[in-house]
Amino acid sequence: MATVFVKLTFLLIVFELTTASANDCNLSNKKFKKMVKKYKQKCLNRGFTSSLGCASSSAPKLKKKGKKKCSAIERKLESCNYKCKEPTVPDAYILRATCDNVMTTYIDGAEQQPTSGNNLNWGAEKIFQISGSFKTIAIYCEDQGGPEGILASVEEEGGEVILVTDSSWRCGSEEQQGWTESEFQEGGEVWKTAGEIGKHGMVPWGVIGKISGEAKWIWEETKSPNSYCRFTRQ
Ligand SMILES: [Ca+2]
Repeated sequence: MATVFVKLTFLLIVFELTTASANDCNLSNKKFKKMVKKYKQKCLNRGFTSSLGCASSSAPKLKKKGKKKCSAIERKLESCNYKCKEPTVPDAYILRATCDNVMTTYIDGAEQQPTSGNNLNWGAEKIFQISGSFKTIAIYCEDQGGPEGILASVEEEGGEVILVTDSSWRCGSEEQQGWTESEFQEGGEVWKTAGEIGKHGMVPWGVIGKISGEAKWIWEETKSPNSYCRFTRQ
Protein backbone atom coordinates (compact mmCIF):
# COMPACT_ATOMS: atom_id res chain seq x y z
CA MET A 1 0.00 0.00 0.00
CA ALA A 2 2.80 2.38 1.00
CA THR A 3 4.61 1.66 -2.27
CA VAL A 4 1.51 2.46 -4.29
CA PHE A 5 1.12 5.72 -2.38
CA VAL A 6 4.74 6.72 -3.11
CA LYS A 7 4.31 5.83 -6.78
CA LEU A 8 1.11 7.86 -7.04
CA THR A 9 2.72 10.86 -5.34
CA PHE A 10 5.69 10.59 -7.72
CA LEU A 11 3.37 10.47 -10.73
CA LEU A 12 1.49 13.50 -9.45
CA ILE A 13 4.73 15.48 -9.07
CA VAL A 14 5.90 14.51 -12.57
CA PHE A 15 2.47 15.41 -13.93
CA GLU A 16 2.59 18.80 -12.24
CA LEU A 17 6.10 19.59 -13.50
CA THR A 18 5.37 18.59 -17.07
CA THR A 19 2.01 20.27 -17.35
CA ALA A 20 2.83 23.61 -15.77
CA SER A 21 2.41 25.61 -18.95
CA ALA A 22 0.95 28.94 -19.99
CA ASN A 23 -2.09 30.21 -18.08
CA ASP A 24 -1.33 27.89 -15.22
CA CYS A 25 0.27 30.22 -12.69
CA ASN A 26 -0.83 29.35 -9.20
CA LEU A 27 2.04 30.76 -7.17
CA SER A 28 1.57 33.30 -4.44
CA ASN A 29 3.60 36.48 -4.84
CA LYS A 30 6.01 35.32 -2.14
CA LYS A 31 6.54 31.90 -3.73
CA PHE A 32 6.96 33.48 -7.16
CA LYS A 33 9.72 35.77 -5.87
CA LYS A 34 11.40 32.85 -4.17
CA MET A 35 11.32 30.85 -7.41
CA VAL A 36 12.79 33.74 -9.41
CA LYS A 37 15.63 33.96 -6.88
CA LYS A 38 16.22 30.22 -7.17
CA TYR A 39 16.16 30.44 -10.97
CA LYS A 40 18.85 33.14 -10.93
CA GLN A 41 21.07 31.54 -8.31
CA LYS A 42 20.78 27.85 -9.11
CA CYS A 43 20.27 28.05 -12.88
CA LEU A 44 21.40 31.26 -14.61
CA ASN A 45 24.46 31.77 -12.44
CA ARG A 46 25.45 28.16 -13.12
CA GLY A 47 25.42 28.42 -16.88
CA PHE A 48 21.88 27.20 -17.59
CA THR A 49 20.84 28.09 -21.13
CA SER A 50 17.63 30.04 -20.69
CA SER A 51 14.75 29.48 -23.09
CA LEU A 52 13.21 32.68 -21.73
CA GLY A 53 16.04 34.77 -23.19
CA CYS A 54 17.71 35.51 -19.83
CA ALA A 55 21.46 36.10 -19.77
CA SER A 56 23.38 33.35 -18.00
CA SER A 57 26.95 32.96 -16.87
CA SER A 58 29.42 30.71 -18.64
CA ALA A 59 30.68 28.42 -15.89
CA PRO A 60 30.51 26.12 -14.02
CA LYS A 61 28.12 23.91 -15.99
CA LEU A 62 25.09 22.15 -14.59
CA LYS A 63 24.69 18.39 -14.63
CA LYS A 64 21.75 16.62 -16.26
CA LYS A 65 19.71 16.49 -13.05
CA GLY A 66 20.26 20.19 -12.40
CA LYS A 67 19.23 21.10 -15.93
CA LYS A 68 16.03 19.13 -15.56
CA LYS A 69 15.18 20.98 -12.33
CA CYS A 70 15.94 24.30 -14.00
CA SER A 71 13.72 23.46 -16.98
CA ALA A 72 10.86 22.72 -14.57
CA ILE A 73 11.41 26.00 -12.73
CA GLU A 74 11.54 27.80 -16.06
CA ARG A 75 8.24 26.32 -17.23
CA LYS A 76 6.62 27.38 -13.99
CA LEU A 77 8.00 30.92 -14.31
CA GLU A 78 6.87 31.09 -17.92
CA SER A 79 3.35 30.17 -16.86
CA CYS A 80 3.49 33.17 -14.52
CA ASN A 81 4.60 35.44 -17.40
CA TYR A 82 8.04 35.97 -15.93
CA LYS A 83 10.26 38.30 -17.99
CA CYS A 84 13.99 38.73 -17.50
CA LYS A 85 14.65 42.29 -16.45
CA GLU A 86 18.36 42.64 -15.91
CA PRO A 87 21.18 40.58 -17.35
CA THR A 88 23.14 38.72 -14.68
CA VAL A 89 26.73 39.85 -14.08
CA PRO A 90 29.07 37.58 -16.00
CA ASP A 91 31.23 35.21 -13.98
CA ALA A 92 34.24 35.80 -16.16
CA TYR A 93 35.81 37.99 -18.81
CA ILE A 94 38.52 37.33 -21.34
CA LEU A 95 41.58 39.58 -21.32
CA ARG A 96 43.59 39.56 -24.55
CA ALA A 97 46.93 41.35 -24.34
CA THR A 98 50.45 41.66 -25.61
CA CYS A 99 53.42 43.97 -25.18
CA ASP A 100 56.76 44.73 -26.81
CA ASN A 101 58.75 43.04 -25.32
CA VAL A 102 58.17 41.16 -22.04
CA MET A 103 54.82 41.27 -20.24
CA THR A 104 53.69 40.61 -16.66
CA THR A 105 49.97 40.86 -15.90
CA TYR A 106 48.17 41.34 -12.58
CA ILE A 107 44.49 41.28 -11.67
CA ASP A 108 43.68 42.98 -8.35
CA GLY A 109 47.26 42.48 -7.21
CA ALA A 110 47.64 38.81 -8.20
CA GLU A 111 50.04 37.85 -11.00
CA GLN A 112 48.30 35.96 -13.82
CA GLN A 113 49.57 33.27 -16.16
CA PRO A 114 48.08 33.20 -19.66
CA THR A 115 46.04 30.17 -20.73
CA SER A 116 47.40 30.78 -24.21
CA GLY A 117 50.39 32.73 -25.56
CA ASN A 118 53.90 33.41 -24.26
CA ASN A 119 54.79 36.47 -22.16
CA LEU A 120 58.13 36.74 -24.00
CA ASN A 121 56.63 36.79 -27.50
CA TRP A 122 55.05 40.13 -28.48
CA GLY A 123 53.74 38.64 -31.74
CA ALA A 124 51.32 36.30 -29.94
CA GLU A 125 48.32 37.50 -27.95
CA LYS A 126 48.19 36.32 -24.36
CA ILE A 127 44.74 35.17 -23.22
CA PHE A 128 43.63 35.32 -19.57
CA GLN A 129 40.33 34.26 -17.98
CA ILE A 130 39.57 36.89 -15.38
CA SER A 131 36.89 37.23 -12.72
CA GLY A 132 33.68 39.04 -13.60
CA SER A 133 34.16 41.12 -10.45
CA PHE A 134 37.69 42.31 -11.23
CA LYS A 135 38.56 45.89 -10.32
CA THR A 136 42.09 46.52 -11.56
CA ILE A 137 44.17 45.27 -14.48
CA ALA A 138 47.86 46.11 -14.16
CA ILE A 139 50.41 45.35 -16.88
CA TYR A 140 54.16 45.75 -16.55
CA CYS A 141 56.14 45.69 -19.78
CA GLU A 142 59.89 45.66 -20.20
CA ASP A 143 61.12 46.98 -23.53
CA GLN A 144 64.33 45.33 -24.72
CA GLY A 145 65.15 47.66 -27.62
CA GLY A 146 63.40 48.92 -30.73
CA PRO A 147 59.76 49.99 -30.50
CA GLU A 148 57.75 49.60 -27.28
CA GLY A 149 54.06 49.31 -26.49
CA ILE A 150 51.26 47.61 -24.57
CA LEU A 151 48.03 46.52 -26.26
CA ALA A 152 45.02 44.89 -24.59
CA SER A 153 41.24 44.46 -24.59
CA VAL A 154 38.70 42.82 -22.29
CA GLU A 155 35.56 41.14 -23.58
CA GLU A 156 32.53 39.27 -22.30
CA GLU A 157 32.11 35.59 -23.18
CA GLY A 158 29.87 36.61 -26.08
CA GLY A 159 32.68 38.75 -27.51
CA GLU A 160 31.36 42.19 -26.51
CA VAL A 161 34.36 44.40 -25.70
CA ILE A 162 34.09 46.23 -22.37
CA LEU A 163 37.44 48.01 -22.26
CA VAL A 164 40.61 48.59 -24.29
CA THR A 165 44.03 50.11 -23.72
CA ASP A 166 43.91 53.85 -24.48
CA SER A 167 44.36 57.17 -22.70
CA SER A 168 41.86 56.06 -20.03
CA TRP A 169 44.74 54.00 -18.57
CA ARG A 170 47.37 55.44 -16.24
CA CYS A 171 51.07 54.67 -16.60
CA GLY A 172 54.32 55.26 -14.77
CA SER A 173 58.00 54.44 -15.25
CA GLU A 174 58.69 53.28 -11.67
CA GLU A 175 57.59 50.21 -9.80
CA GLN A 176 55.83 51.58 -6.73
CA GLN A 177 54.77 49.59 -3.69
CA GLY A 178 51.27 48.15 -4.21
CA TRP A 179 50.90 49.53 -7.77
CA THR A 180 48.99 46.40 -8.93
CA GLU A 181 46.34 46.65 -6.16
CA SER A 182 42.91 48.17 -6.75
CA GLU A 183 43.21 50.41 -3.66
CA PHE A 184 46.44 51.98 -4.98
CA GLN A 185 46.28 55.72 -5.56
CA GLU A 186 47.82 56.78 -8.88
CA GLY A 187 49.06 60.09 -7.55
CA GLY A 188 52.26 62.13 -7.43
CA GLU A 189 54.71 62.75 -10.23
CA VAL A 190 54.92 59.14 -11.36
CA TRP A 191 51.40 58.39 -12.64
CA LYS A 192 50.28 60.09 -15.84
CA THR A 193 47.70 59.53 -18.55
CA ALA A 194 48.92 56.70 -20.79
CA GLY A 195 50.58 57.93 -23.98
CA GLU A 196 48.82 56.58 -27.09
CA ILE A 197 51.29 55.38 -29.73
CA GLY A 198 48.68 54.36 -32.30
CA LYS A 199 45.82 52.02 -33.16
CA HIS A 200 45.91 48.25 -33.15
CA GLY A 201 47.06 47.16 -36.61
CA MET A 202 49.73 49.87 -37.02
CA VAL A 203 53.27 49.07 -38.18
CA PRO A 204 55.54 47.49 -37.12
CA TRP A 205 53.26 45.14 -35.18
CA GLY A 206 50.24 44.58 -37.44
CA VAL A 207 47.18 42.73 -36.15
CA ILE A 208 47.80 40.66 -33.00
CA GLY A 209 45.35 37.78 -32.50
CA LYS A 210 41.81 38.81 -31.62
CA ILE A 211 42.67 41.87 -29.53
CA SER A 212 40.00 44.50 -30.22
CA GLY A 213 40.56 46.77 -33.23
CA GLU A 214 39.59 49.67 -30.94
CA ALA A 215 42.59 49.08 -28.67
CA LYS A 216 45.54 51.51 -28.80
CA TRP A 217 49.21 50.78 -28.23
CA ILE A 218 50.11 52.64 -25.04
CA TRP A 219 53.25 53.41 -23.02
CA GLU A 220 54.30 55.65 -20.21
CA GLU A 221 54.98 59.10 -21.61
CA THR A 222 58.76 59.44 -20.97
CA LYS A 223 59.50 56.34 -23.15
CA SER A 224 61.45 54.64 -20.38
CA PRO A 225 62.28 50.93 -21.02
CA ASN A 226 59.90 50.08 -18.14
CA SER A 227 56.22 50.87 -18.38
CA TYR A 228 53.74 50.19 -15.56
CA CYS A 229 50.17 50.69 -16.79
CA ARG A 230 46.88 50.12 -15.01
CA PHE A 231 43.15 50.51 -15.33
CA THR A 232 40.63 50.47 -12.47
CA ARG A 233 36.90 49.99 -12.93
CA GLN A 234 34.49 52.21 -11.02
CA1 LIG B 1 60.96 46.53 -28.14
